[in-house]
Amino acid sequence: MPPTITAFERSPDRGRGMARDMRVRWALEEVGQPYDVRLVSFSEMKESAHRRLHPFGQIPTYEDGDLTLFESGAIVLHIAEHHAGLLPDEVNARARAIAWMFAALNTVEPPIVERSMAMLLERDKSWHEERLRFLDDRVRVRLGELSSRLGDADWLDGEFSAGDLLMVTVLRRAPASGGLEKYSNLCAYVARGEARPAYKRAFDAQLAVFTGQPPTS
Ligand code: GTB
Repeated sequence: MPPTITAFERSPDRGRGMARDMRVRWALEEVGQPYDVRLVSFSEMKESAHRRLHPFGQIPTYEDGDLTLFESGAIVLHIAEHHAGLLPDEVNARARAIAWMFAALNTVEPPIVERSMAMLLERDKSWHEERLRFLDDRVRVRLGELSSRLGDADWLDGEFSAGDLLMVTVLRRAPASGGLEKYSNLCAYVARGEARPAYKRAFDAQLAVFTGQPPTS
């Protein structure tokens, strides 16, 4: 039986691949592991059957035999540890790739998500503009630091790894205008990730959920 992941029955991003099942789909595609998808509605996510899989009532989850996982980063790490292709074999290089996975989720993603939540939920507040300037600044600082480290390399540390996979998915949610667009190497980095055949297969599969049409690739 292939593993089963969960994803939005109807993603608010209308198939733009912003929800966190995208990174799990991409990891599975990179390693060539077929998978099933169970689509869940917002109300189903909060029911006890789903909460047994995910304590916070969210997607994605991952079920494989006796193992149930939640947290997209933990799922991607599990996939990377059990298949070749997403983590280097050499011990120190492997540890560095895992450090980039944590950096993507713990250091780069929080300001980006905080800014998008502010745009979604706080636009009507009197202090919105001021807070947005503050959040934009935090995003800019992080992107600037990441851009300096990446330089003109293709990937963050040698070969493409699970660290790059997570970082690209995180950067796709960065604000374009005034954010990511200022850093041409980060834009090219994201484009390199999106050009990978495994990314395209994952993207098409999640888009097909929204359009109701089968994936083209
Ligand atoms: N830390 C967890 C992980 O990495 O797995 C976070 C999981 C999470 O935030 N899941 C979201 C969810 O289930 C979907 S991805 N939300 C429903 C809920 O909490 O009730 C977040 C997301 C949602 C929508 C967009 N979008 O429309 O652009 C982007 C990202």
